Amino acid sequence: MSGVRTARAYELAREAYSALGVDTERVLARLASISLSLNCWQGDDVRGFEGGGDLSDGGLQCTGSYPGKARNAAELRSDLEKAISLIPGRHRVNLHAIYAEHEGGSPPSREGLEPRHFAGWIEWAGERGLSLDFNPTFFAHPMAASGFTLSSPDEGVRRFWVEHGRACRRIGESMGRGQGNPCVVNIWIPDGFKDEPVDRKAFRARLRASLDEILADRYDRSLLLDSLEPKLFGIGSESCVIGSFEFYLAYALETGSMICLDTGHFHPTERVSDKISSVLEFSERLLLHLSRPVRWDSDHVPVLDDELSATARELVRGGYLDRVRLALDFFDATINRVAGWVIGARAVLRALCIALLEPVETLRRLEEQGDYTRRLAMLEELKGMPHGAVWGHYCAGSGVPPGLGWMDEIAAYEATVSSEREGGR
Ligand code: RNT
Ligand code: ZN
Repeated sequence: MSGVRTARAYELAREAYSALGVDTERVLARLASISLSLNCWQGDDVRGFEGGGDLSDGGLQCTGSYPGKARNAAELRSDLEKAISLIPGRHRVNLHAIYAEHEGGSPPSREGLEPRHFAGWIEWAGERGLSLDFNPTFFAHPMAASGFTLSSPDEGVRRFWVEHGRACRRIGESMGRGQGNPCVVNIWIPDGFKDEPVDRKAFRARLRASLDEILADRYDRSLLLDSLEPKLFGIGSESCVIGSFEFYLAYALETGSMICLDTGHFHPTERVSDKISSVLEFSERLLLHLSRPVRWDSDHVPVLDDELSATARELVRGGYLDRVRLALDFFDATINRVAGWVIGARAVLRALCIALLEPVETLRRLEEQGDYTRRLAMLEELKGMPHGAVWGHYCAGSGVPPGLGWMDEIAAYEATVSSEREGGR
């Protein structure tokens, strides 16, 4: 759409929303204050820079062989910059420990990681006004080959991973200090059983002890926010996951940490959108991993589907936006990886834009009055409101293409940059 038409469409939309009592200018200001944490691992299929390690050790699977994936930190950062330039707003970058940089030779040992191994990332982020989040990597490593890390019965293995967790929190704290806002450090471990275990209790007790050791180092919450991510099952942990939802919810509440709800980590008919208001009744904060499960935890790129829309509405209706950290979590190598970030991030932001445009007070009043008929009728009519014009205006005002024009930039980047990479086209 041309600039003039985008502006005219917005004027009409502004009037239409105003008639419902919704101030679109306020909506756009609120939308601009929301940051997503972009998952660096979409850029290289969760490979990292260690040059080894089998992803399937952790029950994760990245399928596809789209050409041109980033092979090193410079390429990954360049790809992230391209994606960020096509996403409206100010966002964050989420790193994993396997993205530590090293000059040739062997990679730094995971339990010996230090902030200096991320100096390149920290400098890059600082120059661009980006903040960082961080994740210890408890997979793709010989010490995780047994399928167990923090709950391992092998004391040597368990200790190794405890030290890795501690090292990663030191790194997270240092990132938080440098950027002046808390770095979220999220712990996800693959530990679990393919078949029914006999002694679940022992494994969970060891996980608890390991987490206690990792969290014993005290850091200011203004610098570091701890988060724990449960899962229903993974490949190879179909019968029992040690770090289950109940385990981490209880542990997070006991220790004042956050729980991370990954939208792919529940039964297919369970809805994370329905869990938000329950968790936040008892927890100060929540981390969301926005993904799209297709039949299972398949890590597809989020799209504007019913569940993403419902999640965005819950965040807005409950007034939770300041208490929830939003992170993307997917890895799809069947499509252009940079476009994957843009599609996923734009879908989440568009869902939030639509949710912010809702006349929540009117709907709430109808519900309080027991007028469920008018509530349903209004919710349906709202779907036809011109939110696309508001979104387009927001994109244009943020200096990013409002419509599919952003794909032309991806195509140009692919032709001039990523196709030059080995295996490119
Ligand atoms: C795995 C978890 C976890 C990972 C990333 C790479 O099932 O979702 O968040 O996807 O840490
Ligand atoms: Zn996740």
